Amino acid sequence: MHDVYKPRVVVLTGAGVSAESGIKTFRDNNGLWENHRIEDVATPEGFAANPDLVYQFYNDRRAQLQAPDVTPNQAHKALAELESALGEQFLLVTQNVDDLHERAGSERVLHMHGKLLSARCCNTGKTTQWLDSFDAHTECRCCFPGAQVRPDIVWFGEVPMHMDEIILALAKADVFIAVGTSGQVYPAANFVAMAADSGARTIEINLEPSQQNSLFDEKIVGKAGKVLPEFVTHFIRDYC
Ligand code: BV8
Repeated sequence: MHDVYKPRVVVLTGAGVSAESGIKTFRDNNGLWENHRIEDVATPEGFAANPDLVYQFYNDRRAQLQAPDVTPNQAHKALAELESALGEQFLLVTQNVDDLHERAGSERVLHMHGKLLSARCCNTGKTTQWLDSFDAHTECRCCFPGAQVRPDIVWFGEVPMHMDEIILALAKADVFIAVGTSGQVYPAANFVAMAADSGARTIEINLEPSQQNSLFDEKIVGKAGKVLPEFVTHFIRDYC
């Protein structure tokens, strides 16, 4: 078998990829933000003003994520299959803070907005896996005496994680695929323009046109759990 040149693929996922697993998106009519104003639960100012509310907001979501009926859906599994076909040519950047990509088998995953199932020491910045609830009185496991811990989440106004690695991958990408994101939150919303500037072919897979829809070369409308498996099967057949 001659050595097939496999394309470099960067995938960006948003809340829509976890919707069919029962995780609320941010902007559907009963989304998380509906119950709380962004500034109250997803900003450093909100955390400073009312830490108990913010700890509880993330404790509730952390518990929901570990409920037995919340499992990876066909979209998560299709992306894990695409990774196994492309190997090191593949990178998955997610805005989501759930662990459903990993539970579906994805390994090359960057959580640019943090992770729900870990806590961050307010003193050292070290993060550790944390499956239970925690609050203002919980002590970190890296300092003595223990310091306060906070959700390992990038709030609005904070710098997203892994940006250097993401920018480098976008500059080298042959294909950029956005799945289940409204394209309303920056800098993730800029990734399609950055990928296009480096000559990548850009594809949007979404339930409805996103705010960045006009920037994509190709648009596939539908539920990710339904359209992504078919897309991945054809992509692997044609390019791997
Ligand atoms: C930063 C953690 C500087 C929290 C999150 C004015 C103009 C422009 C920008 C700004 C501005 N004022 C402030 C900013 C910057 C700000 C921003 O973008 N604000 C927005 C509101 C305008 N951004 C920041 O502050 C970021 N930091 O900019 O720092 C910097 C920049 C670059 C380099 C260095 C420094 C930090 C933002 C991170 C905020 N934290 N998450 C938490 O999760 O609790 S963002 C939050 O929104 C989630 O991570 C979520 O993923 C993300 C984006 O939402 P989506 O994932 O797109 O979800 P959404 O519900 O919106 O859409 C779902 C889509 O799926 C829909 O289109 C729907 O149709 C579709 N869908 C639904 N079901 C399905 C489906 N598709 C397919 N199948 C389905 N079944």
